[in-house]
Amino acid sequence: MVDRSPFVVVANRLPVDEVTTDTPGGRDTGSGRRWRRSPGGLVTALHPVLVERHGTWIGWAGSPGPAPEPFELDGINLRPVPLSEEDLERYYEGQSNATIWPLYHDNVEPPVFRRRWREAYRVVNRRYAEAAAEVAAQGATVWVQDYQLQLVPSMLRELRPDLKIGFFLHIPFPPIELFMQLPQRAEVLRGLLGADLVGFQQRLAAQNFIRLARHLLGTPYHGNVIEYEGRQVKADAFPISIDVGEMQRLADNPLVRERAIQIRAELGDPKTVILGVDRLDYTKGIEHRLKAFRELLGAGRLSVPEAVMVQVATPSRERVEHYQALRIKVEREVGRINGDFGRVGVPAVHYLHQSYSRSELAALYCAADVMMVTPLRDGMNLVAKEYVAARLEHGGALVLSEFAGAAGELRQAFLCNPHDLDAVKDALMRAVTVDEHEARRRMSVMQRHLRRHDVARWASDFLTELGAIP
Ligand code: ADQ
Repeated sequence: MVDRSPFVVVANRLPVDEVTTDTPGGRDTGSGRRWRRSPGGLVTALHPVLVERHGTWIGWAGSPGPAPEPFELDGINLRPVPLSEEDLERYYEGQSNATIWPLYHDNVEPPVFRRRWREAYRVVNRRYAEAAAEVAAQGATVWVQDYQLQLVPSMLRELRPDLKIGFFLHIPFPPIELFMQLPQRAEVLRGLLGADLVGFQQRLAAQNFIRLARHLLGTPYHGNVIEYEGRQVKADAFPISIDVGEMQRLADNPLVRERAIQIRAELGDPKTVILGVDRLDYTKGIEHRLKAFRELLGAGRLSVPEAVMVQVATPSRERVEHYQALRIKVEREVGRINGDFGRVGVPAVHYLHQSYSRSELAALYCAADVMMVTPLRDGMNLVAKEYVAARLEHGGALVLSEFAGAAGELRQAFLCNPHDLDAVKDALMRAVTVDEHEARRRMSVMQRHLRRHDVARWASDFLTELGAIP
């Protein structure tokens, strides 16, 4: 049994991966199973806070079926929550990723609504809330993460009114007209209003939330504070960031630099390497980006082998139908471009449907002259920030969608509307042809911003604001 903690993080997933017998490393936690901390900005930012405050992280351990016993790893208490195959299908793939995810991303794919998914979402959210109620010490701070767990704040408040509850949404929060389509709308809204502080990536999202509460429940508000059931709920923006130091150290590592040179050589030492790195998700605008590249090649504004594109598309949510359809469309487009513009041994697009280590990603960032981040809608987009952090020499150009949260901060990127193909093409051409002095100037302004706003600051800003709430 884990001791009661004064600080608890609740997220869909625990920040650990089970290490199988054929993978080296990991630590045996006493049960015969071995675990290793998974890479990721959230755990990096929260690790020191969790260790200092004797904290507990609640989440799913990654395999369906009964949950492993609570264990400790690198100074963090981990409390696994069980998810069955059916929970995964209904709560995770269904309600979270086929209903809420597309709806909150401007309906770029039509959301699917199923009653049994909603019920599973409710049941699983209650399970997480009960786990949090069990491990939180009297008056503890509990920080709930993301769209899979929007009902947890109110459920937890009911069980434990003594707690201070924060919630952070990593994805966009839609405008009223879209949110109103959600069959569970009032329940989700009330779920979030169970928190003392609701954090969003952008100010606009916080405003959408405040207006929605007024529209749906008639809650009065002043500034960014909502009056709800005799309590005050604050809604504010906390743009998430990355571990800037980690990315800069990687980019400065001689092995990574060597690898970047090798990657360029393997690509045939082209004049311009254009890179895309995304989860294979329909919100990321991968198809639009490929089409823009194809039209530029077709019009002779770019040509192979002077320019090549590398598109890394990390496998993601492969059992959800939208994602299977997207994979087919992207692979068809890559095939078409290579068929029309490639030569033997010189493809126009190098398409990689694989996961990479942090150092290989850093090497790719170092190797790329132009980074294309063109989501149709994105809460923040960490890839854009990672690219900027990796460009130690201050060169390189970032093409960035206005619909990524990151566009609110990285103003020196080549911004574009990803729905407007001509605008994407123009932004890409401006990035390809920018002179070196101008590219360095833009990159160094963005780097300075990131150095002052890394993920540790994001976590401390949120927790300080939550702590200041009486
Ligand atoms: P995501 O939609 O997953 O995150 P993003 O912010 O770009 O999107 O983060 C992706 C992360 O995965 C990056 O750190 C990137 O380096 C890594 N990654 C991508 N491809 C990889 C590969 N092939 N191998 C290994 N790692 C890879 C959600 C929201 C975002 C928000 C984040 C954080 O959708 O808008 O920025 O949460 O809040």
